[in-house]
Amino acid sequence: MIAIDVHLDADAAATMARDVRAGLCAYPKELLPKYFYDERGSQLFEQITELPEYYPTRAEWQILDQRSAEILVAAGCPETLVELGSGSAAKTRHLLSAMRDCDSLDTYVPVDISEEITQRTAAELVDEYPGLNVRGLVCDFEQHLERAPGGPGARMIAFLGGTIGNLYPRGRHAFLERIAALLGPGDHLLLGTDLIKDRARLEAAYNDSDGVTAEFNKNVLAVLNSQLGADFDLDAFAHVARYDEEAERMDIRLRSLADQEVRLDDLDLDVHFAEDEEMRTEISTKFTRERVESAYAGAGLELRGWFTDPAGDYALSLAALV
Ligand code: SAH
Ligand code: AVI
Repeated sequence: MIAIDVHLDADAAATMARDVRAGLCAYPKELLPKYFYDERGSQLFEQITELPEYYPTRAEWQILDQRSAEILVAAGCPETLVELGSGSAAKTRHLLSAMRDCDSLDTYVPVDISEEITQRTAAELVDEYPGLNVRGLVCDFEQHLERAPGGPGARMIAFLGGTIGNLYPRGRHAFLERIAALLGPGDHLLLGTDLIKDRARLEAAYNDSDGVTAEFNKNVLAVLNSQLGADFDLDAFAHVARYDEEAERMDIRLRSLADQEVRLDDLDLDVHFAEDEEMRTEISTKFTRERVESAYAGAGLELRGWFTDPAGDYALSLAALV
């Protein structure tokens, strides 16, 4: 059975218009990373996950491949898996299979802002897991997290891929608190976090030699062109990704290659970019175990399990209410 609710309504369009106006009128300019993910953006992210330089997906895959059964047992073999930012759910199959193997699998709840990929993934999963109920939600999880449908039995809320690293500290804290509020006794959070490592590897992961990350980054301009009647020239911007050692995060930007004006018809807005002006499009925070534990403590959660790949590049952690 598949039931997918879509909460991307007139409200979402108004929110986008407001966010983009605020971001383009701020100094320095900034766009929110959730706007990367139209259908093309989701496809480009899938390509990123296959790049030799982009290790996080492979590292998380390795952990889930080897330790999903152990993770599931530690989480009390939940019947319902809720996944935030589920995308193609490629790695999630390991968790679903482990739930099936411990005979607890009942319901999968994908929550994602990208409708196409959520519908496609749901259709694939009901084929792959006969009897699985998929009750999805297409929404901005920072706005509508509480609308995520429930399911029977104990729940595990998975937030994989390191997507929590794309939130600023204040948003991250608030989001973890809201996740904690959804957890009952016996429920667990499974969180993926990329770990701090040397600058060269971090910067290579976001500056791949095929230019896929650059295309992904510039896709946000294409989204504004199609959804807000803008006239961004994608060739007039360059992809920039640097590691900010102090903030312990990748800082991803677009640099204007010329002094230029951009028009956004739907916002009745003209925006000036100076040559070499940079606009942030995403941060990607890197963690240590201590930083994850302290984030949990601040949200009333405690660490119940810590799983890394053999190279120690990436961690999955299991948490529950204190
Ligand atoms: N979990 C997958 C995909 C990670 S990419 C993996 O580990 O490979 C980030 C995913 O989060 C995308 O599918 C994107 O559409 C979704 N996403 C990003 N911001 C979001 C938001 N604010 N609300 C809901 N989904 C969001
Ligand atoms: C989805 N998110 C965790 C990715 C990351 O690594 O921060 C998005 C990404 N941006 C550029 N490459 C990948």
